[in-house]
Amino acid sequence: MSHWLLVVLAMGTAATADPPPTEPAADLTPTSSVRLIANIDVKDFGAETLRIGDLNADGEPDLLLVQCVYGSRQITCLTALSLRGDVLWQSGQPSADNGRIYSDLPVQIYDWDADGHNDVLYVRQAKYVSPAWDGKSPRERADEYEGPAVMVVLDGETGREKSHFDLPAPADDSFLFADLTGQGRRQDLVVKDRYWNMWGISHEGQELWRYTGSTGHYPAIGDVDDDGRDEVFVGFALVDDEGKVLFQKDAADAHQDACWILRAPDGKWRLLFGNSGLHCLMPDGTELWSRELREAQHVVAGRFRLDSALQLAAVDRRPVPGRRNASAWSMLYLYDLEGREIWRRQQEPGSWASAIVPVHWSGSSELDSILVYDRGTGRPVVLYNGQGEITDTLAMQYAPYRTETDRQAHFCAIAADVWGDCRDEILIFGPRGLCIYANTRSLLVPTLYNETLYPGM
Ligand SMILES: [Ca+2]
Ligand SMILES: [Ca+2]
Ligand SMILES: [Ca+2]
Ligand SMILES: [Ca+2]
Repeated sequence: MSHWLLVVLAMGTAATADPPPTEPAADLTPTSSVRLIANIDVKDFGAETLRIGDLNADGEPDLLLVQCVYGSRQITCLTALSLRGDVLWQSGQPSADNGRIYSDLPVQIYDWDADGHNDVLYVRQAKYVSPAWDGKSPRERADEYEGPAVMVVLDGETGREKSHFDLPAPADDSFLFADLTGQGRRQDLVVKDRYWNMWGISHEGQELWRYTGSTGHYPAIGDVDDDGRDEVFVGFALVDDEGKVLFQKDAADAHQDACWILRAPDGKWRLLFGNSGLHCLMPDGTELWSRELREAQHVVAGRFRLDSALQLAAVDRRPVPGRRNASAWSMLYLYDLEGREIWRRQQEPGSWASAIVPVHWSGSSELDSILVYDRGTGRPVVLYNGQGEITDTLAMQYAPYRTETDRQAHFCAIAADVWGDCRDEILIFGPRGLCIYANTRSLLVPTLYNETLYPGM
């Protein structure tokens, strides 16, 4: 059973009436400015990988939890849930041991066949023939594969397989939808292995191109030359829709940990990436500026302040050399678009692996917030405003039966407007729990000051 505690905002699209709560709603609100709106018992299907999209076409976003074998990244179970935690379908075998992951996973929700209903796409790995694997440590590539990797397309409503097609065998790390063929819709694919190869794949499943070089973690795409087709940015290189390398820098043994493409209000594209430092490039590869950080693991853009059009938040995971332990901390930075530091905030001991996400916490036309998670074992997620102040603290929640060990499990967080009120909710999720918080502050809507009452007669 799900633990549906409170709904604070009317859901205009709800198609079915929910049963009334069987127990009094507990007040788990950590502060008056946020409200816990869902605390879902993930039983044995919890995971650090979550995708969001309307799977059953009732207009309300749904959740997809993805489990895998930790070392091999093989996807073992997909669980589709409503926002209340009702299981819509499950594909594969759930296991409480398969909720952890150190990487991204190749799974997305998208209307692949453009029939108006979302599908679920995931990659089934090729067989890794050699070298031998110990069954535990991260297995990132093979010397020899047997057969191809396979993109599987599932019906979003039922989880039943609709179609599948082959991919290059190593392409099982993650994938993006991109418009590589000028169809006006991002219905082609960019697929990649962990760090070494990337392929452009047409909607029909044909290999359009292959790029070999330092791909880093997750590319960013954008039509930076305005020809109606997406370019793919991997930090050290920019690749166009036909696989042509527009620029490439010597990565040595490095790779990007974070990529971001933006077009600022001045009309200029900026390509940002973090490896050891933080770099801002133009589409021709010219470096506009860089900042020396030891490990710029995340960079995100947003409008966090009023005094400039956009700012950049970044995390340095190793401001103190060499340390990655319970006493190591990270540093959160805010920069302007020219790379000038606006502020920095040292995080707490144990927070070295901190990650950040931009959040439309106050509404799409208001200032953004910076969500920080991975702040150390058991520590809550926090939201920073553009002044560098913590405005909200959101603790992970669990079903009552969860043990103290369960409550020490790692979790992640993302932001999405799952209630459609133009403000993002915060979803916190891991192998042992999944909860959703909403902002309870008044939505800043200008007053309708010349109202009148005229019923008519
Ligand atoms: Ca739905
Ligand atoms: Ca579809
Ligand atoms: Ca283009
Ligand atoms: Ca919302």
